[in-house]
Amino acid sequence: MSSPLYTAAVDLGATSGRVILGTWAKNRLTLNEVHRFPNAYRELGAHAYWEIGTLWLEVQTGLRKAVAALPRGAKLASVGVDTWGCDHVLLNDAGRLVFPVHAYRDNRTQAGLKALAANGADRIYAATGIPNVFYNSSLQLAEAVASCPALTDLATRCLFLPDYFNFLLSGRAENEFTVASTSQLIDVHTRDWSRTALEHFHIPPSWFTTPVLSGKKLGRVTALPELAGAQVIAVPGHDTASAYDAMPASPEGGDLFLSSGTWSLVGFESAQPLLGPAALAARVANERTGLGGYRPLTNVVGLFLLEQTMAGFSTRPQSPRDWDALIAAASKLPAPAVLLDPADPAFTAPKSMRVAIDAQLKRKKAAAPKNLAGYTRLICDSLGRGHAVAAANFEAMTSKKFRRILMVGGGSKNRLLCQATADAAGIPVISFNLEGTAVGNMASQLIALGAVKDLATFRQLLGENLQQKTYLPRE
Ligand code: LFR
Repeated sequence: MSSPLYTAAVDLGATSGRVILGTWAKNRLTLNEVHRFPNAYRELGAHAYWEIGTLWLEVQTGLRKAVAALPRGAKLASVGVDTWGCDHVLLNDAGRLVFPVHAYRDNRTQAGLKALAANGADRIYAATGIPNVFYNSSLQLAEAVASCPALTDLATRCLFLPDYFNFLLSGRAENEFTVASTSQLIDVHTRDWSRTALEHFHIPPSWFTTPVLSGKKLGRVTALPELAGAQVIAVPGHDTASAYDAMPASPEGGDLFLSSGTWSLVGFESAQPLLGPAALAARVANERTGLGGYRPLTNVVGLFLLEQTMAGFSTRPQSPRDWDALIAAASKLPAPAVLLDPADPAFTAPKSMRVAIDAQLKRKKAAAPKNLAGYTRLICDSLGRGHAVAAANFEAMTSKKFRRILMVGGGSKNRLLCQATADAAGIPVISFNLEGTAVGNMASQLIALGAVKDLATFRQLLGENLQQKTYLPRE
């Protein structure tokens, strides 16, 4: 019998990060979260930046803890990094940062967003399959170059955040394909950069190299002596792509995927992109899989609404018990007569989410909820409907009929949200008790290391051991 294999997943989210040690033994993956830390962007003057040095420090701390958690004599085989999409660094040839690392919620893209909406959004959609959204790297980079023209001389390389951490770990600078596909700069019909988009946004093509696919070995860890010998493997660097890889989907198809966290990403896997005016109107993003396929998805503003609303309440839950009590109280309330439109741009980065929600309700002539339970109910029901609308749009644009919604991520633990989604969509929601992103990240490592044949095999093995809960739609 072969001995256990140990891998580490670095999984960075916009509000928290974690490092997870995975043990693969007897065709089964067990996870040990060795390090978790909060993450937030900081405002300096009019702009918003990530604390990239702090993130790197936390990554190193987490990886050291992963090594310390290994059984005596065991070695870490590999590391993979995934993060949220779109954000990136600009480097010179020596690998030095030449521009501060902005956060995607920074308002610097607003003018470009409006300009593209007025002229060119359909052309860029036809070229890249990505709709015009404020966080796109295309808009961010266009603004950086326009406001600081010297950047085209200063910078020689653009790496997305997972690429940058791979670079810090291994010294190898590569663009990984899934995260590159969130940029609105990848050609929707190939696996390379879109000349049309790069020209449109005045972004130097020399900043990028042809993206590598998942499973590419980038070299050994050179940054931390404790990890000497461990490989750095390019996994789906976009967290949503990794989460989708972990979906124990039925091989016959018919499953809609929902990765529910700060954002709700509703989509499916496909051999072709979904393009055209209907797809653009439904804001379908043809993001890519680690191996080059498509995962058309709609981004419904997610639990960011609830996270931000809660921040304004002193009664917000502090423990799992408090959460249970809040969800129970919200479930007992009558269903709200008027739901929120989650796509309201006022929800992007409001000073107060509660004020932004109340303002939308006022426009709709509806009363604001009285307490946190009321907001929780309103938000979960509104997101449930948002998920159902996305599902119905996909069905209308394809010949698909979805039979189930598979749900992973933090929101899969929220029974009110799961039930609201099932009720609105009229099909069962299966929620999985799993750290989808870290599991998908490790799946790519295990395949690259030769421990698992392919993703289909991994999903089948994973599905055999998973805890799941089914929410049937109610009348
Ligand atoms: C989720 C996510 C989404 C992306 C958003 C911004 O963490 O990666 O997929 O749309 O963050 O990058």
